[in-house]
Amino acid sequence: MTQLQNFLLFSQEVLDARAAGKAIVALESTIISHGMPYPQNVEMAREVEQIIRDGGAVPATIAIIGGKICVGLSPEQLELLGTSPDAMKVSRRDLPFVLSQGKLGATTVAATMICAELAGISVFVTGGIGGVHRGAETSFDISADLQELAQTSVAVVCAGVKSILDIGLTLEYLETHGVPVISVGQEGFPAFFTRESGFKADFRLDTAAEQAAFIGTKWQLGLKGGVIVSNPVPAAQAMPKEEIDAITTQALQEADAGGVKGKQVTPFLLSRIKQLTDGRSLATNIALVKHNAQVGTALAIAMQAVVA
Ligand code: PSU
Ligand code: MN
Repeated sequence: MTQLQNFLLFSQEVLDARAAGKAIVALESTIISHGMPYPQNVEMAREVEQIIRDGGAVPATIAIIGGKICVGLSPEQLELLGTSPDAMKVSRRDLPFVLSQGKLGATTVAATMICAELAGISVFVTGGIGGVHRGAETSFDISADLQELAQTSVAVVCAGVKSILDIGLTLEYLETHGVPVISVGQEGFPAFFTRESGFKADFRLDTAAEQAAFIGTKWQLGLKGGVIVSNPVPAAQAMPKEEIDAITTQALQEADAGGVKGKQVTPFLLSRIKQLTDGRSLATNIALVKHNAQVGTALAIAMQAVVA
């Protein structure tokens, strides 16, 4: 515990929220540094934080700055992450390097879950999680996000998994590791840019109270690990399926032909899809994160009644 405190640095807003017993919602920072271009990335980060405040909770965007795990960022720190080309994409493996070297690090879903759990935050809102990549049977490219969901007890509100990934294999992997996949407002598991992936979620729970009761029960049973709360993009902002499928196929071929590997794969595909849709995928991406922030805020507030 003492050692932990050496690494965690809470913002005043988050400290005040803890003291007042307010609900806190964690947010990741790779989505800012590697997931969207400037200035939309920083605008999105600020607006999502405000949605959480307006909903009655407190946002805690997480990043690694100056050898500390910062929980809650200032507007200047959000700007720094959104504008620094040297901000490292930090997953579980990278945390000790970035912290010990005092480098600037943007946390992925996996690393944000670790930091949120350390900070005592049980709900985390993002856009999409990583998963099993297409062709993983030869590349072994499976996001560390999935393994984190298997072991770290944080609920992750997202819009599902992108079709740049193998959605079916991702769901199989999650089942093997005991990670429940909840869907909100529909039976189907959403595919990020579109509302339907063709796969069903495990459990449909439409209200925050039901979601919180489910998550609380899992953890009270001693079943460690995350829960995915998948919330489809609002219909008005969803992308046409045929268009996104064709563009995804093209982006995947380009990644393959260009020899894009490892942690560069996801950022490459995201930015290429944005270019190929003339920025429309970015608008969809921003809309779905905001929608997730509403669901996550309600969930964080409902969790207060459930977990002592
Ligand atoms: N999917 C998105 N936007 C993102 C990411 C995924 O739609 O910004 C980021 C998240 O931070 C996620 C990470 O945790 O990419 C997964 O990267 P990888 O596939 O290299 O594990
Ligand atoms: Mn990968």
